[in-house]
Amino acid sequence: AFVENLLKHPMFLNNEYHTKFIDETPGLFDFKPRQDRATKILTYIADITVNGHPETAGRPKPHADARDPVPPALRADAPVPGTRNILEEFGPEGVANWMAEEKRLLITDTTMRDGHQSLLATRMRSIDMINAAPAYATNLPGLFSMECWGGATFDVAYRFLQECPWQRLRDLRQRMPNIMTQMLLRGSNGVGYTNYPDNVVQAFVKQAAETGIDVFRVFDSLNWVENMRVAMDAVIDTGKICEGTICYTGDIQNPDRAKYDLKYYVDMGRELKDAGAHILGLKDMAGLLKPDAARILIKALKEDVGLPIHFHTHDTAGIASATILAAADVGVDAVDCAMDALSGNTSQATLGTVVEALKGSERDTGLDIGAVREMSNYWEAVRGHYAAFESGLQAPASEVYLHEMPGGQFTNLKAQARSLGLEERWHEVAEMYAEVNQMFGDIVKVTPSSKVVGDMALMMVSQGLSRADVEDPKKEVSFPESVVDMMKGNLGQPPGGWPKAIQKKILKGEKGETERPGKHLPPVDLEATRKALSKELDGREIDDEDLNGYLMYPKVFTDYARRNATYGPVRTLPTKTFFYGMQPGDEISVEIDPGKTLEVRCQAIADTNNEGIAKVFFELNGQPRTVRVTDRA
Ligand code: BTN
Ligand code: 3PY
Ligand code: ZN
Repeated sequence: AFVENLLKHPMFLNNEYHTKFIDETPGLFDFKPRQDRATKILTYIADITVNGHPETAGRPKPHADARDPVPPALRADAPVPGTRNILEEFGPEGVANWMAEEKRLLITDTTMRDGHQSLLATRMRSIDMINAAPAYATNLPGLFSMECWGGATFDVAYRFLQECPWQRLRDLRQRMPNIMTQMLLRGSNGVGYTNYPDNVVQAFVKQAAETGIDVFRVFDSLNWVENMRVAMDAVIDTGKICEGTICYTGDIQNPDRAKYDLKYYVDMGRELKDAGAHILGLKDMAGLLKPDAARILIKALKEDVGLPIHFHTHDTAGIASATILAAADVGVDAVDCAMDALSGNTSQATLGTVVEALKGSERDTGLDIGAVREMSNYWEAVRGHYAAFESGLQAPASEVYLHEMPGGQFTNLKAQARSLGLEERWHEVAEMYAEVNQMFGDIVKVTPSSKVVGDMALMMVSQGLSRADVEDPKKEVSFPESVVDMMKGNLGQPPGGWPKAIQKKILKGEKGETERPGKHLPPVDLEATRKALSKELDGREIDDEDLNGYLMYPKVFTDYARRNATYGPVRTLPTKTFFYGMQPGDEISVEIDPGKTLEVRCQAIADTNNEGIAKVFFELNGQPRTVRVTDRA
């Protein structure tokens, strides 16, 4: 709550807060943008040094001797060709055919997206990924793809990390020219929490492909294929890979959950194939698919749909690698794993362990286990600097089969519960989550539908309401906005529609929409939006990437852009500097432009004077610089 309140404070929202600086070396010939940027970055460092970063306030600190992450040495002079080269040469169908022929179990590394989304609240910064990218390209060229974009990372990059997600993608793409990049796209919800107009979804996909995405995993939070077509068609138009995706929920082996039975999934797989998917994604976002069920489901999908299958699961129950091995046994084509140091629990299965388990078998992954270990050592050091975002989850738990929360949501919801003072009652929240799911008709729970179920469960536990209370037509209940929105049909339709009675109560008798939301959302005038945005941001040039960022998250984007004008490109700061500033004696190198590196040394920090101003003394490339900041403590 503290951090949330802080971020909602008018100071942050209006960006009224100023840091003052005195440039003590104004060097007449040194006023070019570079100089300007250096000043901005020093201002940021000084501010964080004096005031701390709002996102880490009150959170555990990294270990005093947390080591600096050093990326693995390159094992060859140049990267050998990989899947990206196949895509470039033979197109998406070529990749699908190649997959079908391939004996190896293909592996996607999710560390840069779902791994940290599920373990570190999505807070991993670009610099830590970019530094690893060349070693991936050279030492692990046999990976199927790198999941490194989309899902929650887009929003978090702008909102909390003060960096441009597009730039992250461009940098990664450039440093991994031989491995396919992959993103998670929430269908008509883009990388947001609500349906967008069709032309916004189309523009976003086009830009993502241009900036560097090769594989688009497209899903719908209610498994409504009708609502996936705009995004899927847009992907197909770009010539990139459309991974049409089934979200797995329930239990195909449990007759009490017959709504989501084998036939349901096979039918959906066929629909996705007919919609043009090149690959069939099977997304088990909560980690519910059990090994035996995986054998049955994947075998059926392979036989009846015929597309290569890419399986994604989470280790929340501790069983993900067993399920992956079962899937490999019945011919799954590709699977998702996270590098060891960012695997397990709510994240993916452990990549090195899967490689070891299959060594010498028919499905040997062909990956160099030594290279995997080195890479994991790097991630281990990186993770050490994100202690503030660790969830504190101690162990895997079978409770996931009760609540069915997605791995990417679990720790978030737990943090939300904590901020409402409900952390001690977490297991009640988990049970309520399951109750709400049943009350809503047993739906697929994945972003954004999972957030709606979570909002409702938290509201009920905090207000002491039972399911019976909520369903009682005579009892007044004030529903969360997200619940009203979903019942109106704004996220689309679940199989069989919404349960009538509860929908009626929530909508107070108003009728819900049953058509695809995008059908009624008017297209956005892109050029007019660009102009207005540029004006709002004091003439900032708005390129296509900025425009697409703004269309997804208007306020998040403008807040980012304003802070960017004040602080410059803070994305290149080392992570510990970004979150904790510098202490006297600390020295860092910051590359502000390719080949342009600033050497920054913190000399001293003067006590705050009686006007509330603190001074931080730096050496910038050997020259003394003093920055004055308001001490807000
Ligand atoms: C401000 O103008 O937002 C207040 C100063 C804090 C600056 C940094 S910018 C990146 C990080 N994210 C925030 O919301 N605040 C800090
Ligand atoms: C996301 O949409 O961010 C997810 O990770 C869903 O599983
Ligand atoms: Zn996931």
